[in-house]
Amino acid sequence: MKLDQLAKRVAESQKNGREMDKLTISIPELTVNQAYEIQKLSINESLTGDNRFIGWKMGLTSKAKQQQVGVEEAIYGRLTSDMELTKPVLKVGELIHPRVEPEFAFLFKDELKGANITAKDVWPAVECVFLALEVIDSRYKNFSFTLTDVVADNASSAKILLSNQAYSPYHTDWAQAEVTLYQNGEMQKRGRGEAVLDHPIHSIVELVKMINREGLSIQAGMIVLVGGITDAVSIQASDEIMADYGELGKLTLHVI
Ligand code: 0L1
Ligand code: MG
Repeated sequence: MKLDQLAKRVAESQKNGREMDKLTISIPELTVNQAYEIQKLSINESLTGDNRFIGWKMGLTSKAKQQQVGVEEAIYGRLTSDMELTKPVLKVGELIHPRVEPEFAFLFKDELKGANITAKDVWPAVECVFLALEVIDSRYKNFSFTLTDVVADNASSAKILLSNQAYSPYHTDWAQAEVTLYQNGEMQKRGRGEAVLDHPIHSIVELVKMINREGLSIQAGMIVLVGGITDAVSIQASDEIMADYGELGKLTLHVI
């Protein structure tokens, strides 16, 4: 099995917004470690022109999502600058079957690494926190996959929108912060930060431990999407998605 060829297949599908069969259909023996290697190679394929590696995302951080996929651990993916929306507008034609979920994104001013870090090591390394909408888009048919497949497909990463306003990490209790997600004015989902591994800070700790196995770290200047606060909702052209974070503000995405 040639991991670089599989990575090329995944990278093509991500670039062209074309759906593909699950890798595990033809290679059922594919391991999660091999899937992370495919993830790394396929993202490296995409780093052409101005596209840069800008950080990490955590996925499957809520019990509900883990049960949906039948796993007991979170996964991580890689974020690149092409994924960041510079305006609150999403062109849905470039994607296959997109969904959106509200999150928080942490921006780091210091490197974080190691197998033994705890929450007390994370806070001083955080520069600020953004409100975020993550657009996920599995490249697999019917948004259906195994853990191994979704890891290889970069944890379904597609696009991210960050709030204009940044907050001090000490501004609020991020576990208690509430978000309500509206689609075309209709309330769809509501949740609190504690849906993310009981506290978003735990998501960062888990990420650092997981990437440490690959000898990697969160570097100064990187952002981390901590995980969905609610389930994701399917979106289509002409939708208006609004995430209301109460006193923290609102984040709106126009889908065209
Ligand atoms: O961001 C996420 O939690 C997505 C992880 C992958 C599973 C999915 O696509 O729903
Ligand atoms: Mg997410």
